Amino acid sequence: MEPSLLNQALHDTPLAMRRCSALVLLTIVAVSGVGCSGGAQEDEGRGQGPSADSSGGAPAGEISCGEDPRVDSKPLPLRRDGDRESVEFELLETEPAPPARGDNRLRLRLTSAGGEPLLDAAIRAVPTMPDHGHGTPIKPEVSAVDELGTYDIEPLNLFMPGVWRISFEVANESESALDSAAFWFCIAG
Ligand SMILES: [Cu+2]
Repeated sequence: MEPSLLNQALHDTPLAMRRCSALVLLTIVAVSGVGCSGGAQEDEGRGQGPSADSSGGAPAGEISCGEDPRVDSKPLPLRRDGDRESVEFELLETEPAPPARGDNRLRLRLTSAGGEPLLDAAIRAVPTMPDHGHGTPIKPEVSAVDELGTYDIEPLNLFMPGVWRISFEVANESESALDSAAFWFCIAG
């Protein structure tokens, strides 16, 4: 009658004691890692994600748009034909360099298709953040610098980190449109 005695013994074992035994067994498995190598590998995989992000990306809270393909990242001066190819736009310098959050000044040289400096041009500069659908409340002023078709545009109030497009529309003295072009900047946060 031994089997029945064993059954009787198990039946008499307090429930709490049986649960305790199960917990001890689970704890041993968890601590030793026995039987959960899959879980360990999974943990390792998860660990690689955040570490890869922190080594390759910008610190938390900073805008990183320098890799955006729209952004003009080549060194100045930067030449660009207008959309109608009737004016060449040359971005000579920016202040500060590179453009930064806040007020910026851009120096632009305009050349006609015939290679002549474009003098007395009427230039309209429009800074916008295309991804956000807004511009700036401050209207930039344009002033001629020399007789080589060079103009200063300021202030370009790039008040927010991210991608900015500075569009230039150029008209002649009698205000008939000649050409337009845009330069793109990444403003760090
Ligand atoms: Cu914005």
